[in-house]
Amino acid sequence: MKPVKPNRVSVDRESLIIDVRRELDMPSRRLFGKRIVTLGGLAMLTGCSLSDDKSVETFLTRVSRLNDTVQGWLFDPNRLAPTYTEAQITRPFPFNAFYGIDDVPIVDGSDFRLKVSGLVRNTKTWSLPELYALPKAEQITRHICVEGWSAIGRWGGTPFSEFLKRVGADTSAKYVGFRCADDYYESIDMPTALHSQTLLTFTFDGQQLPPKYGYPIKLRMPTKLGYKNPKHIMEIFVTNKFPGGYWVDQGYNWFGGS
Ligand SMILES: Nc1nc2c(c(=O)[nH]1)N[C@H]1C(S)=C(S)[C@@H](COP(=O)(O)O)O[C@H]1N2
Ligand SMILES: [Mo]
Repeated sequence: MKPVKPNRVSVDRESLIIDVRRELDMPSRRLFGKRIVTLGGLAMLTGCSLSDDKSVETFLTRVSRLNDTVQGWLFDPNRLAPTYTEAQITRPFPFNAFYGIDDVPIVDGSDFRLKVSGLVRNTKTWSLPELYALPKAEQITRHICVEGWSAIGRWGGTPFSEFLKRVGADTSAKYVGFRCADDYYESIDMPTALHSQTLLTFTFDGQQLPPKYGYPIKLRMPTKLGYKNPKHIMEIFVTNKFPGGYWVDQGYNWFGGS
């Protein structure tokens, strides 16, 4: 880990440690549900003995890759995530949520108003045309899901820092939180919110963001894992009180001891 500078960076580090814990918790949650899994239980569920070198290795490589990602990207909010070419876009791009695709929320864009609250100067709501009129930015980046897949996609919108500026956000605050149409919620540290690759997005692959990818708004951060990128954003708030997130608040552990 890099030496920690005072103030902002140490706050960020605190949030990132929460991310790492989350990252380690996620696979257990998805693979094993609410069960507390021991090494023995894990061997049973994966259908192979953990004395089988190959299965252990595959398993551990995945964990350590996850850790590399964390160290390489997540611990440095100023570093740029890699970008890709149009030809590298993953088609079809995967859908993922805490529910199946048939339950994707359908948000009516015509009377949609994005709410803004907390430590901001201006709490006026935003219609979609108002958001679409903000300065444009686009990225082709890799989305990494802790469930073991990654995919390259192209998102368009506006730099989130630009939006925060327009609402008069207190950028010395610690967190930005998000409430979504599907009961998902998430929060990020301010340095990541201000990162140049953090975009408030309204399009996917040049088209209006389809419902499955988060219509009307998705926050896209290539410096963060998939679950940190909220879709269907209804409200954005700035706060110093740790807002948590849908997954981080479930509190499941990976190994429950043997
Ligand atoms: N509102 C909302 N946002 C969400 C989720 C969700 O269930 N609801 N799932 C997260 C996870 S775990 C992933 S991997 C990505 C999936 O985004 P995609 O459907 O565009 O691939 O959305 C993230 N944001
Ligand atoms: Mo994910």
